[in-house]
This record gives sequence, structure tokens and C-alpha cells, in this order.
Amino acid sequence: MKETVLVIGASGQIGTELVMRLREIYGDSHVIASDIKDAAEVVMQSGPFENLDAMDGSRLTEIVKQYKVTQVYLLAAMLSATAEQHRDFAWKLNMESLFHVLNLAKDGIIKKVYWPSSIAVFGPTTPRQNTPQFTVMEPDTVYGISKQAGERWCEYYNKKFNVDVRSIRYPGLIGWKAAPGGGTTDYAVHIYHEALKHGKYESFLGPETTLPMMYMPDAIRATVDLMETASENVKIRSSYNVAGFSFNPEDIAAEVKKHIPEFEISYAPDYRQQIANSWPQSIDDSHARSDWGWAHQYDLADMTNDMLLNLRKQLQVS
Ligand code: AKB
Repeated sequence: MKETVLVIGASGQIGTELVMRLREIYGDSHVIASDIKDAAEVVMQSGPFENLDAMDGSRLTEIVKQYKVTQVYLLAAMLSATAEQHRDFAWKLNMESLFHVLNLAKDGIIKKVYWPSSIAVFGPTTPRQNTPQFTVMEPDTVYGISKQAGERWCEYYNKKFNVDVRSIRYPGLIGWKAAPGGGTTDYAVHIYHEALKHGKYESFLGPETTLPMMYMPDAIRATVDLMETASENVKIRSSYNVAGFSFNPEDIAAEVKKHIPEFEISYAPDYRQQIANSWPQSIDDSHARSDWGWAHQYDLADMTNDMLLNLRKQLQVS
């Protein structure tokens, strides 16, 4: 049977790139992009797009039935920094959307679900170096609590109702094709834009704030590989740790300087510093590596080369 995929949150940082990759795999007309706002031109032009509020369960069911959707990727969410400003709404969006999708799978209307978790599920009492897959998890952010609760529900729906749900705990994600929004790790995208446009950047995290990060091509590959692997390889149904590399604002600034020697960074830590301080600095992803063959490819130097090369063209700066 031909798979038909629905991506909810297709206009976001991950959605923009994931839709295009899924269209390569399944064919343009078999990947339905959806969001409350229009997606990037390339997404809108290359296949179907539906306006969808992820909290609207009836509209979601209508779209799923109309297109005979077999898999749903639920990317719509409010991220860590914005969620602290809009607690009630963040909880509602992040949880209601997940229940709508899990229930469609429980009722046999769709076959497979992808739902992203985050390193935000960890908290200040978690070991911060090489954070294990199974460890103390006491998140103290709204976003982290919603992701932790979501993980528990994913595992519950798998155990009780045999729902084929798969998930990754994303680290900070960096890409040039679409802008991030509302995250604590977003500084690592802004820095490249500002370096090219203005030759300087004021970081909202302090110089030594080391966090786990990943370049978007690796994140897209991890997501698709996890969804494509045989069900028996997916031994963890809460969410998998995956790692790329770790750096802090000082490290990335030094890397940018290799390409733009006049680049200057300054620091003005704000409320996001406290969020970052509660997260791991590096991640042990050995379960993902042994269960479904995960291996990252990009490091900080490769990513910086590629980001600057592509952003120079996109922003039309020399
Ligand atoms: C955020 O900063 O909120 C996200 C995340 C780590 O999940 N990028």
C-alpha cells in the first residue's frame, strides 16, 4: 500500500526541510504539508498544503480521511523560550495536538506517528555530561514538562494500544533553509545571519553555555531513518537520545571568525540563560546507534562552512 504522509507544522524550521525530504521519498502528491500559516514557497509549490490548527481535532481527522493519510509527523509545538511567556497556551498546544494524533493511531485510522521530543526533558538534577538515555528527569520549564509528559503518553499508547509511535529528543537544531522560532538554542542560527549582515552578534547566552547541537541535514536523516526502520528495531517508545556535537557561544564565534576575521561577539544573557543552565551539555546516544544505526556526520567546522556558504547566497552578501 502506498504511504501518504501528513506533516503538521510544515512551515517551521524542521517542517520546511522534512517535507521536501519526504516528498523525495514518497512523491510530491503523497506528502501533505499543513500549518496555520503558509509554508515556504518551495513547500507550497511542490505539493499539497492544507491550513490546519494542530489543536483542531475534527479538521485533522477530515484531512487524514480526505487524503487517506497513513503516517503523521506532528511538528507543531511551542518551544522553550516562548513557552515560558505563554504557559497555558504552550501546554494546551503541545499536549492537545499530541492526543489528537495518538488517538487517530489508536483508532486504526493512521498507522505510524512521529513526534519530536527534546533535550528539554532533562532538568537541573540530570547528569549534564554524556547524559544517559535513562536517567533522572525533572524538567523545570513548561516546554520540558510538556515534552516529558508527551514521552510518557507516547510510551503508554505504544504499550496499551500498540500504537507505532517514534520519537527523537532533538538537541538544538541549526539550519539555513528556515528560521527557528522561540527556542533557547536559536542563538546558534542567529549568529551566522548577524555575522554576515553586520559583522557582530550579541548573544543572549553567556560565553561558556555549552549545549548539545546538531546540523539540520543530520536531524532530517535521523528522523527519516527512525521512521523507516523496521518496527522491531524501535525498542524505545518514549524518545531516543541523539547527539551531534556540543559547543558554546565562544566556540561558535571562534569558528565564525575563521571565515569572517572581523566578526565580534558580545554577551547579554537574559531569561534564556536559566533554561540553558538546566539542560545537558552532551548526550549519550548509544541506544539510537545500536538500535537503528544512528551516526551523525557534521561537526562544528563542517556546519559553519556549509551555513556560511549557503547563507551568503541566500542573503546575497559577499
Ligand atoms: C529549544 O531551544 O527550545 C529547542 C529544543 C532544544 O528543543 N531548540
